[in-house]
Amino acid sequence: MTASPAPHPGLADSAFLKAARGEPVPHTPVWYMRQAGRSLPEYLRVREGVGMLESCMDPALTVEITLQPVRRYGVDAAIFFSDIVLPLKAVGVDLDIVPGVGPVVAHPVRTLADVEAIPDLTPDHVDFTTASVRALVAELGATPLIGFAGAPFTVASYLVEGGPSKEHAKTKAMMFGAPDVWDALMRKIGGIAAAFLEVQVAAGASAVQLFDSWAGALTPQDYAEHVLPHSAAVLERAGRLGVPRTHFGVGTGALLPLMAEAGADVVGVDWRTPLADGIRAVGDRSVQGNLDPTLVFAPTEVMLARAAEVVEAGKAARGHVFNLGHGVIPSTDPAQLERLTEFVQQLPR
Ligand code: 1CP
Repeated sequence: MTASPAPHPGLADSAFLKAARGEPVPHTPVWYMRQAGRSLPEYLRVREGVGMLESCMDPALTVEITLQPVRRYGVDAAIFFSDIVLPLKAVGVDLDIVPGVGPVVAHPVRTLADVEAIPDLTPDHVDFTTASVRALVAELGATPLIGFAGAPFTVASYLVEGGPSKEHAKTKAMMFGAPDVWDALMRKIGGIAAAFLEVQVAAGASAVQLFDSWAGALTPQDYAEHVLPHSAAVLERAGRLGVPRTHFGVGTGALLPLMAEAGADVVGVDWRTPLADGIRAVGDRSVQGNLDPTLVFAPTEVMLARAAEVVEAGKAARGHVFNLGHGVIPSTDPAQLERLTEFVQQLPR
């Protein structure tokens, strides 16, 4: 295998990496969670007849899909096209991403034996990821690539429920009722997540994001007791890689101080929390967010006025990365994100 490329010299000037580290920036950096995907006609075209997981394991397709939003929007960072359940698939868990549903697991995890049957992840499980990241970094030049993984709680929810869930009832039943199984499962998933982040950074990713999308389902007490130590272990391993770490969840207004404490350099704030409150909650960290993703359906001038408010509020933070408060909604008009990106990037700092 060829060596990973040396970092592009222009990365040192990246507004995204500077904001993540709390350094002065030339403009507020912008990228969008789920910026690749169904809102882009060029994505729908290349995905025709190809399954979601299949496309994540095909370096040529992964590279093309990751680059699509960078070309179209001129965003300040690319996010690696993959999924939070991909590493589980790679180690052999029987699962699929079903169109219109999401991740579906054939044999949900119930017992310690189920947990122990899941192999740990080694780099050879995800050779296609290494190949994709290396090729991407070469194409992206001075634009940083964000690697990512799902956090233990959110990934555990899919494994225990067997698919998407609103209440996470079976997951919490295990957390409250079978703490030994829960701990083993969280440790197992955390190890896989950390190893997957290590692979991406070794291949050239210059930042990582840990997605704990469904952590907002937990009380601060339960998050602190049953989840935080496991996410902190992943972030601690990622910290040894020397790249900025972003920690994101949805509906996490009450959890933001704990999510910061877990070891993030940047804390993602969803749109339900005013950014100024989020900044106070995370202390001396950078923040990412947090325009309501439905504002793209408002008249352009309304969307831009609200974006300007977010940028203004972000000035109180150590560093601010502009983003939506959650992923791009599939029916989003890409022309609105084009206008939004250009607008935020030209606002005075
Ligand atoms: O065929 C398709 O297009 C399926 C839609 C899709 C896509 C485009 C899925 C299924 N995953 C992805 C890619 C993906 N997933 C990315 C890369 C794209 C980008 O950001 O530009 C990322 C970062 C993810 C991460 C992910 N997957 C999260 C965390 C982020 C979030 O949005 O909260 C979660 C919760 C998942 C699970 C998942 N995968 C897919 C769906 C539809 C879901 C959610 C299902 C549910 O509601 O539980």
